[in-house]
Order: sequence, then C-alpha cells, then structure tokens
Amino acid sequence: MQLNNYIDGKWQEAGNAKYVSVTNPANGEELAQVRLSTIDDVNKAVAAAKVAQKKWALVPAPKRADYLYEIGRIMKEKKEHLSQVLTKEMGKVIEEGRGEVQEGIDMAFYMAGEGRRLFGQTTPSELSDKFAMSVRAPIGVVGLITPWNFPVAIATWKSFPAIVSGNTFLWKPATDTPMMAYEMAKIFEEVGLPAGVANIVFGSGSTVGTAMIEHPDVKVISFTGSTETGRSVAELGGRHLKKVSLEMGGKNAVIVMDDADLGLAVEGILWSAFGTAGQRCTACSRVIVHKDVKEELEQRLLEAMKHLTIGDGMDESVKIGPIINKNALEKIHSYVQIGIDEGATLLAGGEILSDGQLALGNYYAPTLFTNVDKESRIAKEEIFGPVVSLIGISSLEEAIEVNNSVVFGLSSSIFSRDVNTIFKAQRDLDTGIIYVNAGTSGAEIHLPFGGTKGTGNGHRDSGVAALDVYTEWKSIYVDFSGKLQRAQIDNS
Ligand code: UN1
Repeated sequence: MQLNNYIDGKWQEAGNAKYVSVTNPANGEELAQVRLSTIDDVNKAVAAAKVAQKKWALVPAPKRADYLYEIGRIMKEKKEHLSQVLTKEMGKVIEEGRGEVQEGIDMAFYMAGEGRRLFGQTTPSELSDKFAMSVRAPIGVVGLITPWNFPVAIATWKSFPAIVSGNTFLWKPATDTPMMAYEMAKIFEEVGLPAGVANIVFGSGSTVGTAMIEHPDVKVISFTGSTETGRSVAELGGRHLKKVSLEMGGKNAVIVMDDADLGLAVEGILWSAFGTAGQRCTACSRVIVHKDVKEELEQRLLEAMKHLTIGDGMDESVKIGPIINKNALEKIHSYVQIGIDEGATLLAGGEILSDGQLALGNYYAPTLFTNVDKESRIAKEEIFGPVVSLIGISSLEEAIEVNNSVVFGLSSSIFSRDVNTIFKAQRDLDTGIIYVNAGTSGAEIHLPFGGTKGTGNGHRDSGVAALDVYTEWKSIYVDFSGKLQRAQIDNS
C-alpha cells in the first residue's frame, strides 16, 4: 500500500520520488510505503487551505459541526478497524488502541457540540445606548505537527477545534505513523468535508515542518513532540510572528504517602509507568515514596511486574507492546546504563528483549530502579520508555519539592487517604494535570491538556481551552445613541 498526500480533497503524489517504509514495531513487517513531501507540496496544500478557509469561515458553526458529528459517527463505526491499524503501526496494545480511537471519537462529539456554543461575552458598556460584546473569530490556515505515540487522538485534539471554529488545516503526521492520518483523510473524504478544509502532507519535520512554519499564510502552529524540537518550532515560529502552541515532554511522578492504599498505588504505577511501554507524555517516570512504605511498595511492585506480559499488541493477552523504533530502544537502554553508573539500584528489567518472536520487534523489559538520587539524570530527564525510578522522601513538603524540581510540568499524582494532604498537594504540585488516587495518565478530552514549565508555552490542547489556540477574540462595540460618545471621557 502506498500513501499519498491528501490535498484540496484529492489524493496527490508527493513531489519527492522517494518512498519510505512504514513498519510494524512489533515484528518489523512492512505495512505501507509513504512518499515524502517537498516544499512545493506544502505550498500547494497551504494554497488550497487558504482558498477553502474563506468559504469555510462563512459556513455557520453548527453546520461545520455537523461534519464533526459525521466524522465521529464513522470513527465509531470503524472503531475496530482503526484500532487495529493503530496498534500495527504504533505498537500499543489493542485495548489501548481502542482507547485512543475512543478518545478521538469523544473529541469529535465534544467539539461538534462547540458548534452550538463557541461562547463569547456580552457585557454592559460604560456608555448609554451602546452595546458591547466579544466573539471568537477564526484565524485562517493552521499547521498541525503531531507525534507517533498518539497518532490519532492528538490530531483530533488539534484539528477538530480548528475546523469547528472556522479554520482550515494542514497536518503533518509523524513519519513513523502516517497510516492513521491516511485513515482519517479517508473519513474526511467520506463525510464530504469541503475540499481544502483538511489537508494531509506526509514528510519530515525538517522539510515539511519547517516549510509549514515559515509559510506566511500559515497563521498558527500547534505542535506536540519533544522539548528539543518544540524549542526550534517556537524559535522559528517566533521569527515569523506565528501563534505557536506547544505540548512537549514530561517527567511525571506518582507520590505515595504513608497512608496510601498500596494495592491501588501499585496498580496506578504499573498502568501509568508501563502502559504504552512508557511512551506517553503522561507516563509515570518517577515514584516519590514515603520511606515508611518504600520497602513494601518495592516488593509489591516487583511481584506485580512478574505478571506483565510483553509482546505483539495485537495479542489480547499482552499488556506491554514494543518500542516505536530501534533508535528509541537504544535511547532507553542508554538511560538504564546511565542510571546504573549513577549508582541507582536496578531491581528489575534493564534489558532489550530478544527471546524468540521478540527478536523481530523492538522490546524493552519493564524496568524498576530504586534508591535513585533526586538530582541524578534518570530522575530529571525524559526517558520515554518503560523505566521508573523510586525516590524516598519523609514528608509531603519534601515530596512536592522533589516533584516540582524537574524542568517539566505535565502530570503528577498522589496516593493518600488524608483530605488535607490531598488538597495541599493539588494546590502545590506545579503540573498542568493532577491525579488523586490514580496514576499519571488518563486525561479526558473535555478538560485542558498540557503542562507548565518545559512542557508547554501556556497553551492547552483539548477541552474548551483548545478554542483559544484556534480563535482570535474580536471585541465589538455597537453605539446606537446616534451621537459621538467617547469612552473614558464622556461617561465621567
Ligand atoms: C500523550 O502522551 O501525549 O492522558 C497523550 C493520557 C492520554 C493522552 C496522552 N489521554 O495519557
């Protein structure tokens, strides 16, 4: 199967004659070939999106939303097919593949609902016979750059609010996972989304991403990916005065206090540290545990980890799938070496798995370190794999201090039964997402998603907050007094 760009409602071969293979990380099997795009392809897509946007902005928002209801309905109808494609190209286990597709369906219906809201404000004027209000206005053509770890959900967090509010878009999916974008393009075609509203351009960040950011007709860039790339996106975007929304790395922690339900904490840690093989921005990478329960937690985690089955995510009994590619696998393994060199105690895992069928794919053993120094690299840097570090603490204040000591601020969690502890924690943890008595992942689409410090730049995906990325506020004053009334002057 060969994947081509979807531009102006048509399937178009990219200018570059080179095809690259898309492979299944579970077994190395080739799934498709994708042609990489050139700057010319980007220009074509932007031109189509620009023409389409003029008309799309005039379609009443509830009518724009009708397309989203249809998209949601078809995604629901095709849920199993989409989940299987997702699991094959990205590797997450099929149960999680279904969960991610569901996240996209939820987003479709949620944002479709916004078509009849898109609330602005009406407010009294300081002058008589004058009306004041604000409305959300579309911005124009938006550029979306999405990661491989959530190939569909994250794209829906960005594209659905963009189109319901009257923009058109150009989407560059990650090179490792173009198939979900192709599937979504087929759905856009099926619902009859007007040509040019949704455009998909496959290709590299250096060519397609850069061309998108530099193009004068692309007004907004929404990016999810590494902090390193996000920084370049922001720098380049800044030079071109783009509105840039970034969602980047995490170094999320679960705090386990001495009064916690340890059984529940073990389940929460396992799920958020090793689910998706740790390849979530929201994955738990640190466990900050009260010294009075540290040893018991270690024992319980080790016991529970014995039951984690690793393999091809298409097998319903498998709990942990592969790592996206060989480079990522090597990076994870090099962090484990760093941890050992830094003097942390390796309790479990720490190896690339290659027994039998596993040799065909990229698998890493779920890894548990303890006695990790809070200042060490494995306690501070994002690993993006199934590696978790236990750090001992003696008080809530210390736990919060350790949690907040990293450069990232996406997600955090606390296990405790004490209401005072919980409320202090939710006030003082400086992350964009906080969980109480649950792990660090599992955000729902109707709340803002994003983080503080090195995780973001003040914007949010999903939730009603996403509309702020894709709209400008227009404040409108209607004077019906029939005379000149000067604000701040004639009303005193
Ligand atoms: C991500 O890892 O970038 O909360 C997204 C979660 C999912 C989304 C994760 N709903 O883990």
